[in-house]
Amino acid sequence: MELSWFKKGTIYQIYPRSFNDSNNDGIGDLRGIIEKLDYLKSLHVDILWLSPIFSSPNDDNGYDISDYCSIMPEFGSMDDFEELLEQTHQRGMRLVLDLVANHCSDEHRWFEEAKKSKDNPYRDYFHWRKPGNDGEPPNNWKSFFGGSAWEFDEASGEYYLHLFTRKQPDLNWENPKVRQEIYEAMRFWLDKGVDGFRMDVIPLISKREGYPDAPNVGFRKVIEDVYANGPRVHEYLREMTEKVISKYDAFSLAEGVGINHHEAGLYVNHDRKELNMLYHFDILECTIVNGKFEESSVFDLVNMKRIFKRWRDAMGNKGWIANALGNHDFARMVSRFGDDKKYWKQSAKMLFMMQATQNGTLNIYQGDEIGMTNITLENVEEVKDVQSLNFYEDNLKTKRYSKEEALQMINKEGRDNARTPVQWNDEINGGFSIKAPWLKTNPNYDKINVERQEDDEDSILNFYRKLLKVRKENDVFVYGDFEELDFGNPNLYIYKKSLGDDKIMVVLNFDDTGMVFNASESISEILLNNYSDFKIDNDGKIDLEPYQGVILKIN
Ligand code: TEU
Ligand code: CA
Repeated sequence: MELSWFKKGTIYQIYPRSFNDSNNDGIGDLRGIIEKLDYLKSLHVDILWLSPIFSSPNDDNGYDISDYCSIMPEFGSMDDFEELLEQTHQRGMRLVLDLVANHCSDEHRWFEEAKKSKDNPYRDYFHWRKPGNDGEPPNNWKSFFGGSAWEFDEASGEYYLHLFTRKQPDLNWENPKVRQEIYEAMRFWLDKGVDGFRMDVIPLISKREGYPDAPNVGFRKVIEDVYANGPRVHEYLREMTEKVISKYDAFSLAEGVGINHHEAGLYVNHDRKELNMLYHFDILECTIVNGKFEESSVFDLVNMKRIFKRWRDAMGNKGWIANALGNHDFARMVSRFGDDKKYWKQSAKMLFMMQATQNGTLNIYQGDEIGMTNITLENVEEVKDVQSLNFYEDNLKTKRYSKEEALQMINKEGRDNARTPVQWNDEINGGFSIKAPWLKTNPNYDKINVERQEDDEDSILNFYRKLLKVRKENDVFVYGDFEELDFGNPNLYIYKKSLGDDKIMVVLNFDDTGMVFNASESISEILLNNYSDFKIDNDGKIDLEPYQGVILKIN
């Protein structure tokens, strides 16, 4: 197994809008990130991934790009960016940008041109179709954010495709000019010295020929079978890697939407020369049945173990993945998988122990290192995310749920949960900004904040640091062979990992009561423990506290 920097490195995702506001206009910015680089370095993370920082009308907070080679003015200038890049490198960290290449903004020059006439040279940069019967959309495809994926253009009498909002028209990758434009933009940033890209919804770039109707099988399956993994996706990715990525010491992380463990190898197996790694949605969506809000299931630990296992088995030594328990698209990990009340501190640490000992690159999201939690938005005016707002508006029409119910669902799963400003201290707006931020700060910032945790030996923050340091010194965390114990246990997650002579055992209690486990291994050292005590008797019987986790060195 090849030990490259991006396999061992820890990725820290920054959502710039919510990270730190340097000029007090209520919006996070690049200088705000520069101010916090020493903090980031102190966490022992290696790779900073910035969610989009390019010019954008912000219909979807930067995931709708109107100019791939300029900086969003709210975030700062190109000089600010260059300083950020240089200062990141000076500290021995890498910087990765978010490449949103499946679609752009309807305010991008390409789309403005394309709309002008059917024979405009940019027309073919997008997907245009004649109306179906009775002027209906050309097929039954649904947008990820509700409603039809087609928008009618009065002027030309045709529809264009948008798998996300109507302000995010899908680019037509069949057109070689589109591919060249994207590669040019990538080179622009790579030439400046950026270290690679996280690739937004990259499995969607190749559309199925003839745009066939989707079968009635549930949205997740439709994504897999109809939107993602199209006939030419691998050809495009090999071309992109060959022509661009491989010319630099750069890496690629795919957002693996619609990629299941059977399909994954085609994208990330080393011999495919496509992408370095992907993060899949099986863990992130393990309590979400078919898209956000409506059909959720309760958290099931055995199911989670099964998911981790099937991906491990699928990858083997052939491919590579990254592991995330949360990002800017999901509710907060401690609120979803742990207990954000009584056992907040313990469960946040325990979840991180699990995440950091899975095979693959560790991918953490801003604020999780201090255990930031979901927010309760009091009324719909406080909701900012387009996905949640579309769901709410749609529900006003269908009246499937009352307004209160709809808001409750948004509060449970909505993306704003992850996008509230980072809580730096207990001053106004959590120290993020003096001005009211674009999305309100979680009122619990007086208790949950970086400053308070800096001074506390026992804090989640200092536990993250300790763990990341230990992980760096022990390759077995990253590359070890896995052996599960008591797989069917619904409360305990127990496994051993070994790499050469190094062996660890991980014991995690997902329950809010005490649990017992009998260990037959001989323990040589307690590497990490989220409680001060470790209770084991002479027969190897371990008494675990609620949400206790231990990582042991064994012989
Ligand atoms: O997300 C793609 C994606 O599949 C999301 O729509 C995801 O399913 C949803 O947020 C979960 O509820 C990427 C970006 O990460 C997301 O922020 C963008 O909105 C989207 O692409 C469009 O660019
Ligand atoms: Ca600002």
